[in-house]
Amino acid sequence: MGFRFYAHICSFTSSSLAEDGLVANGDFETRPSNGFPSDSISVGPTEIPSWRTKGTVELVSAGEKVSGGMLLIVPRGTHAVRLGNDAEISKEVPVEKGSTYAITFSAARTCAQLESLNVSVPPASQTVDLQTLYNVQGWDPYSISFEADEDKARLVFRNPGMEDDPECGPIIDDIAIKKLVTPDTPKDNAVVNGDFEFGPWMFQNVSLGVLLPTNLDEETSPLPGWMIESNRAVRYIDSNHYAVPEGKRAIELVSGKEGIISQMVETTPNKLYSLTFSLGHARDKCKEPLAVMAFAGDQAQNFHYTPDSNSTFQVASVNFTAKADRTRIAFYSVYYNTRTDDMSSLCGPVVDDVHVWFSGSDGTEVRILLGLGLAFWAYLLVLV
Ligand SMILES: [Ca+2]
Repeated sequence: MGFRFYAHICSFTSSSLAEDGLVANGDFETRPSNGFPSDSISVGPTEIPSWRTKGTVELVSAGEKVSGGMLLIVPRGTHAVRLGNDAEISKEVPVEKGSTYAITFSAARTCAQLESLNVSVPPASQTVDLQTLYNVQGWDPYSISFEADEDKARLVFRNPGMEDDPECGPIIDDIAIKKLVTPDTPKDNAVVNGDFEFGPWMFQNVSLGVLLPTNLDEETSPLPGWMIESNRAVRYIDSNHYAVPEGKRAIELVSGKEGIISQMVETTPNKLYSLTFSLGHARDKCKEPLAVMAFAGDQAQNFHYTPDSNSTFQVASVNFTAKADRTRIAFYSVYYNTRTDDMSSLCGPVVDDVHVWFSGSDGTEVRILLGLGLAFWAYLLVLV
């Protein structure tokens, strides 16, 4: 009896927190009480169930066209929202104070203008640039993260733009949340989350991966342990839709030299280390050659992926001597690659399974050997 009561309390507590996955009406498919605007029976302002709106926020439907004749893109399902100039949608989500969360959302731009989307969980705020079209479908899932200061967070999506054409403005859809866990660093690897298995929410049936835009804060990253220290995004991919070297997740470097992932790993000065990683092809029709530039401390080396019918990846390594108690490791794609089928969707080499550990001998041993060698020659000289 007591146990059942306890279990009941537990389930009550957990259900009051945001669960991983779609937030309430995060896909905008819940029917407003006065119907969807496309039903043409609705009157009055658009109501969006479970969301608060400010400014011109429209519920749009798949197949709808704007006055210029351009077809509106609805990322998934039948409905999405479009944010007009300075318009926003927001909602409160129950969270755990002190924990880090990743927000995944899909966004599409409507006009070929500079469009961006500001996503904030006050006081944290990030503007995601929608200028670059990463794939030919015209929309992409993105992820940003925040640390919860309180036990509830207000999620705000705002169009910071002031376009002349009121029909321009980003379309958003599929908003999900996930509480992030930073994995422990394994004993034989100084890299945190080196296998990329810990990251933002991904929808099982979405084949576009999740774009991770610039993030310079290693403490609050949608990809625990890693920073995206470039203007352009990298793509977080899953084994359901891509070839992944190890486990279920990996990173595809889709932005050439403008998409850099990095991590500061703990090292012991003067010790000799080896950085090893898997370099692969995502099997997404990406046009070769594929190559990465790998950085470890003061070493930089580029590696070309060699196509192999038996495997989608190969292992590469860089040796380096640590100069400090933290060493930067980083990767970017040497080329700007696109898919062979549409010639415009961005793609690139896959990186996974990143390890940094002591290599066979270290600087101290080398110096001892050198010292012994000198002593030997000195001894010979004395003898002569
Ligand atoms: Ca992996």
